[in-house]
Amino acid sequence: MKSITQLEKEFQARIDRDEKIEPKDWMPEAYRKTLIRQISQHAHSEVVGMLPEGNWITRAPSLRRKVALLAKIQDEGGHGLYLYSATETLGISRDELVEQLHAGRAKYSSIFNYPALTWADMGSIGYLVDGAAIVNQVALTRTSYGPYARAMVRICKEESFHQRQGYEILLTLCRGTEAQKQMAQESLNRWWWPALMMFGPHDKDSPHTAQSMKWKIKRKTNDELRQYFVDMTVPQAKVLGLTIPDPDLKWNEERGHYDFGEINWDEFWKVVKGHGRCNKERLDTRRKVSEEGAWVRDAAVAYAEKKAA
Ligand code: BYC
Repeated sequence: MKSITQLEKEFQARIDRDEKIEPKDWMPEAYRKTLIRQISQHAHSEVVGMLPEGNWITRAPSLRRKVALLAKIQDEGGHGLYLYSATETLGISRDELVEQLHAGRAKYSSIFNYPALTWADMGSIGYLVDGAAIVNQVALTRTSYGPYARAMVRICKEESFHQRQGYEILLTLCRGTEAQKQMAQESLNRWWWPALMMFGPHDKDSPHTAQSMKWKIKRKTNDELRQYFVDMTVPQAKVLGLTIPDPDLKWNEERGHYDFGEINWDEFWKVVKGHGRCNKERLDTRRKVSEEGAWVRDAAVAYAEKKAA
């Protein structure tokens, strides 16, 4: 029988050859745990991410906007399902994962603990939040774990539609009245920094990045992705005629990238640790909808069992 050290060596060699790891393959316990942590956090983010936008379905300014917003939120529920399924291939049940979220033991993206206060926020969420999500997720289409990589390919396709619908909302506001343009600017001012926080702590302060890069769970580091996002987003804001709320933002000719200001890390960690503006409200809502929807799940199970009998 092979020793753990030998198995680990062979595993790393497979990763180095860019082979995909599949559910039944041998994997180090820490690789499995890291994947469960990251993919389930991602799944929770999709599901909690439905809430800030869900608030605006009844207040969408036209039928066309309402339909697009409904479709986007429904897609996010679907993304959550693909990701919970991918996590389940690692030997943990969906019930356990959802229980971890409801008990406040699992993380989800900090961004969804900020409130959506105006219609322009539907634009900023699509433009910035989905924009940041795409940058992160395109890199993850090459992640080493097969089921996660395949889920990402499908999610990225839908996410790019989400980003465009958000951008188009802002474009319409920016071409509208002065008050509408101001609403767009005010919204961008509130969402810009939280969007940059989505990429996580600086690489030097990130406990997981080095190992996750070695295992190719992550294909780009937090700082690399954040820089890519800034470089991509700033020209788009110029087309909108909006100002990025960062006095230190400046094109750096030598680096070929934008320099930008420092994130307020105290705020980031406060939100991650559960003390943001909406943390409590988001979890309370998730628990409530889960309780209220229990009869639907029970009915679906009863129907499936009857059909199978
Ligand atoms: N928020 O060592 P690090 C979306 C935690 S939503 C909260 O860098 P890692 C969408 C981190 O979990 C986008 N927590 O960790 C949906 C870790 O804590 P633990 C969701 C954060 O995992 C609806 C600790 O800080 N996308 O798509 O190597 C509408 C140290 O961090 C955050 C994903 O989840 C944060 N922002 O890197 C619209 C993508 N940042 O676990 C859009 C997949 C860090 O040790 N995930 N933490 O207790 C990833 O790529 C990585 O997990 C992260 C963090 C880059 C997020």
